[in-house]
Amino acid sequence: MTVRIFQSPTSMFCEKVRIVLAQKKVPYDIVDIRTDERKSLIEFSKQRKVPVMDYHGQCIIDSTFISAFLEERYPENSIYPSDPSAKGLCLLLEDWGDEVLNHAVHEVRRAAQENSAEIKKKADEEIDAHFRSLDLLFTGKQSIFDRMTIADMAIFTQLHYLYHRVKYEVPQKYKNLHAWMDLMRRTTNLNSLYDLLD
Ligand SMILES: N[C@@H](CCC(=O)N[C@@H](CS)C(=O)NCC(=O)O)C(=O)O
Repeated sequence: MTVRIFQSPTSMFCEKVRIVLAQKKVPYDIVDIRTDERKSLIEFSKQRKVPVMDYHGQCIIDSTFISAFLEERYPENSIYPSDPSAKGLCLLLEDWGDEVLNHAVHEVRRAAQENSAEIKKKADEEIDAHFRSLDLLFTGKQSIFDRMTIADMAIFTQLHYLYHRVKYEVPQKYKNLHAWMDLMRRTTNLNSLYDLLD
């Protein structure tokens, strides 16, 4: 029995899990939820959200839990820093990417669909504050910790979604953030993976 990932190619959380799987070189099959309108997903996991991993019959829901599970089974090419305190911070940043940055990204997407200058301005201000913090964070850095971790992956997949799905570019003035995004794209070879799955 193989590992299966129930997923949607456009979901940032699924993208995050695909990066972890690639980093750990775990072979897997994809179950694309679009093909049966989530029927097999709901049957297997008893809920609607992706990603879900079928690990030899074991059901794991949520990109954070899937990533932690994979780390335990495949400790090589670790997705966390080795120092315990840095690992704590890394987990907090993973959650920040998944929750706080994700919220700002959705607001930008929603604003792009509405015809209101006020909603757009609010969304722009919210995301811009995060760009500013991230640009500072990546000053002189190629990754948040001493190597690419799940914190980089969680933050990157949100911004990658913003770029691809909402056609929203990080402003050029955030040079450190741009340099890090470029490096992440090259490291994950994401464009080709994305094209393959889309
Ligand atoms: N915290 C979850 C978030 C998962 C999530 O929100 N998935 C979205 C796709 S991006 C979904 O399946 N939404 C469908 C729904 O809510 O019915 C994770 O990290 O996996």
